[in-house]
Amino acid sequence: MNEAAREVNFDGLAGPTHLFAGLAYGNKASLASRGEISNPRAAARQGLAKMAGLIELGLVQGVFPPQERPDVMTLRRLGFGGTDEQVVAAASRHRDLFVAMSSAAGMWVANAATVSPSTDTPDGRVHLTVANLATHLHRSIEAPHTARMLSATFPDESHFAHHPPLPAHADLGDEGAANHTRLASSHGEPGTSLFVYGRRGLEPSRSPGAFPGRQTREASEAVARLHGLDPQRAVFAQQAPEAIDAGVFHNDVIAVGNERLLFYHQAAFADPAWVCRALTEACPFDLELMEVEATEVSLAEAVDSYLFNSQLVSLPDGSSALICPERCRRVPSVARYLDAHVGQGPISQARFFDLDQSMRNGGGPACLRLRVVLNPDQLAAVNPGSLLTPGSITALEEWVDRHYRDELSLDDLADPQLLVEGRTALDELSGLLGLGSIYSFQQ
Ligand code: SUG
Repeated sequence: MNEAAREVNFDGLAGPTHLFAGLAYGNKASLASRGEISNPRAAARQGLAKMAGLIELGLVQGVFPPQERPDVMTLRRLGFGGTDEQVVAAASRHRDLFVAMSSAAGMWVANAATVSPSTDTPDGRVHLTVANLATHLHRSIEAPHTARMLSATFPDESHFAHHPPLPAHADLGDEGAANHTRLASSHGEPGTSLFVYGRRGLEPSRSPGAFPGRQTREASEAVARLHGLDPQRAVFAQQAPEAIDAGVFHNDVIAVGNERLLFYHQAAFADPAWVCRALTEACPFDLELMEVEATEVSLAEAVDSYLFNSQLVSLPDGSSALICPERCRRVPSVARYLDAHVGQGPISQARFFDLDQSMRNGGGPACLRLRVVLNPDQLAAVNPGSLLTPGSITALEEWVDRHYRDELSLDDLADPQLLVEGRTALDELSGLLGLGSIYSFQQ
């Protein structure tokens, strides 16, 4: 029992080359935005405004720095040589490959890793497994930076156990916390893990027809083993293939949980009745299952609004809040649902944030953050600069305004000045956050 443990949300910050590249097959928003002009400054500012909003609600808020893009190190592994500027110039002539190596996707850190708090692990440490993101090329290149970033943020190995990514093959596709929901009577109590997979890697299973099931059961099981989770308190559930085909590329697009509550759509799971039974058995506390029926909000409206990609958080007074994307107010059925239910049941209030730049790539509030439950000793062991205050958010806003462009097209990526601008910005940021030399260009 550890009453004082708290959940800390670490948000990924959009990078100076935030862009709309249409890279994520199966993610409808990403495909629809391909080639549009992006606004990196607005992307970072919108993310920071959400972080500030959560601090105002009394939560502890952390931040992860962006990945460097274009990814010069990976381009070198692909045979481009010379100076960094020459690498970029030569690679930019291979447009599709270059765009993939320039992806903005590292900001969605719900896909950075799976995390288990120390109440759930046998050695009393927080365990983190870096996601291999093996299904999509543009995301598979994130893992090396993610590993360095997590080690710099959680440096003390007596508190934090870092696991490298699983072998990078689609049959072991692992998309991190986006497919893992931890339920517990309170954050500081031992939890039950709900791992949701899109398909089995090695055995035939009912699979989506149109779009890839990114997370495999084998990957989820491996993460549970690595973290030493109690098998009685781990449930492995298949996502409904129809949901994946409707654009639910991660389970966090259709379900979100917090402490005793699981909030999910009727169409989320392949066998919803089994999931409810298995979870009820695996949760030795009063689990609350809040199912939204398709007659209230259709599957298409759930995907369009990103209702379930809201963050569900516990406030210091013990009540809970849903941190929603603005779009929830514009989809009539969702706005009606929220009006009818928020304040009437387990969700006490809803807050809305404009995250348009992230949403246009298929990333809502929940995609942007990695949840880490920490007891006071572990919190004290976090790199201090990674934990935000209103003052450090202002400093980050000023940093964004100094360094980020407000327009970026795919053609701009080849601009050699962009590489210099990005590196100057990220070098300054790693200093601001006190993270040391985490970028390859700083080595
Ligand atoms: O993997 N989008 C990301 C969005 C990730 C959202 N994360 C969670 N649901 N947890 C993805 O599909 C689009 C990039 C582009 O098209 O430029 C992208 O990769």
